[in-house]
Amino acid sequence: MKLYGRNNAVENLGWTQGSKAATEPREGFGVRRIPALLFRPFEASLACVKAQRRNAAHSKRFATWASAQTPRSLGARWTIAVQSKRAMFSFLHSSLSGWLAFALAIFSCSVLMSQTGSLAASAVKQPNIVFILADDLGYAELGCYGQQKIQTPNIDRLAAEGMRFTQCYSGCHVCAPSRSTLMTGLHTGHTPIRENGGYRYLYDADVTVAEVLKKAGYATGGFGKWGLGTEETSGFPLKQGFDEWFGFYHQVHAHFYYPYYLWHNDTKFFLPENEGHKRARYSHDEIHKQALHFINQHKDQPFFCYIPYTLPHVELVVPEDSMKPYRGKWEEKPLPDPRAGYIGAEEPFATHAGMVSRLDRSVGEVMALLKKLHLEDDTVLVFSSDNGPQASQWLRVADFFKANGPFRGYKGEFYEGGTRVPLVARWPGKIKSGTTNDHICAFWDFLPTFAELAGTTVPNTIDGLSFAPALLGRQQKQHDFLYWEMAQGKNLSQAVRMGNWKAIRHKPNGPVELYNLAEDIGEKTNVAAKHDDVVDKIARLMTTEHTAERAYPPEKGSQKPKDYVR
Ligand SMILES: [Ca+2]
Ligand SMILES: [Ca+2]
Repeated sequence: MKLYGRNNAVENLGWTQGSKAATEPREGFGVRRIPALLFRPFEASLACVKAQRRNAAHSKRFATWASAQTPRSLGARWTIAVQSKRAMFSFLHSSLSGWLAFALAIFSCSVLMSQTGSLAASAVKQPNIVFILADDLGYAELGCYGQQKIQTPNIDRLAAEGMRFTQCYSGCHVCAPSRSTLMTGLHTGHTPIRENGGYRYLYDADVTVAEVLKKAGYATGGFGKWGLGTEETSGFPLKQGFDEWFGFYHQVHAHFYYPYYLWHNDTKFFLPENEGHKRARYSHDEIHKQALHFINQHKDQPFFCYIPYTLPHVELVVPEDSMKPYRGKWEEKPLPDPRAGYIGAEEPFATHAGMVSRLDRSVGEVMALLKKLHLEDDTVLVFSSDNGPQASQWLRVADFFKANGPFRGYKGEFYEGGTRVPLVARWPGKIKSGTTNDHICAFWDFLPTFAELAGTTVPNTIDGLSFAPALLGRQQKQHDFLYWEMAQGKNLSQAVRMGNWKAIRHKPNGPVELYNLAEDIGEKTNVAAKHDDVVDKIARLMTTEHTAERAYPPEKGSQKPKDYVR
């Protein structure tokens, strides 16, 4: 019998906190604790008294948990649990002999154990969820996905200790829409934000992953790039289920690694050391530090820590310690950033490799902290990327590292290279280690997946399909299809994955390109002419899955580099 130190009725009734478990939050009245208490009846009794005092602090968590239980079973268990405690306290007030006290302590503990055992078995065990999202990291930029040049030992270890998915798709081929699908569980035909730009925002009525988990009792924190509404809008993350946010709200703000400020909730967090265009405090490091702090702060309650780092999105710049291992390794040619106010690179390959390795190092530090806090077994740790590798003027960097692996296309395209992303998930003892899974999933699946792992329900209008069964080695339902769209002005482009078919239409009513991924992973041969029936079916989906995009008022003011760097 394993009793979890929190999130079950044991802690909700306050019992674990009064014992040594206060410093060993995972242990509670677990098996290893019982023998010591049997021989120390007074200590056992005292522990129960102390625990009683802590009940008030836990009543809120209990209420959340209780709302998920059936009234009948809950009532019966509550009554028994209260009775067992009352028995313990009446004992303390009596003047019974030491041996009688000893016997009663054993009795009480055994009653308690039987109660907590049944409660633990039936209560929802809510794991922490840590979701690390890279920005513009290609499918094949990690060692565990075939990368040869860049070192990513920590994420590789994460994959070795967990499950690696081979067919995960981002929400879109660029940042904001991808994150909108992730937050809402809706694909881009339905999700509110379908373009980049930074001024589009979620409405109150939009339901986010953070809102779902917060309602289920989670502490919720976000660290990095939001992109779904600034502090002046209803899309502000603190109005969308997050208790805390540190980093960037506007997409353009997130382009800079040495800004003169970041946001901490609704307050500017100034980085005066970066003033005068100095490269003193790297935004990623500040964000990472705050994410670790959040995990530390919330170690004793279920938490959702969403870490959308901006690495390795351009600008191409990284501190020297990450450059060092790659410096001089390859023949380099400077790659200036063509955008005014942005930093370019003298050694673009070493810089990009250093950025990916720094990202990996940060993942390693999150893993180390979870281990140090004894949270590994109670935490689902997920790593993914929001879209494929950056191309355009950075194309030669992506190609040098073969960042999109065997796929065609880059960020900004619906070919596989633009949307197929790494996905690694670890939950020791629950997700089988060292496994690979070919389940076809997409970013709008995260909301229902996390909800299922947290034991809560989801809005019934989502497009997402929980892949918790795939994670836990159970029978997994499949999507009938995946759908994407992107409206750049009036030029709506669309894509569908249906079984092994992949279809792309670059403009409304334009021809549908069709590829058979089972035979043509590189999407080289358009076979639309040979499969009218498939093309017809997909064209119908492209009509039914698309809904009108929300009209947002144009952006106020400028969003120029000078707003963020000076
Ligand atoms: Ca991105
Ligand atoms: Ca909302």
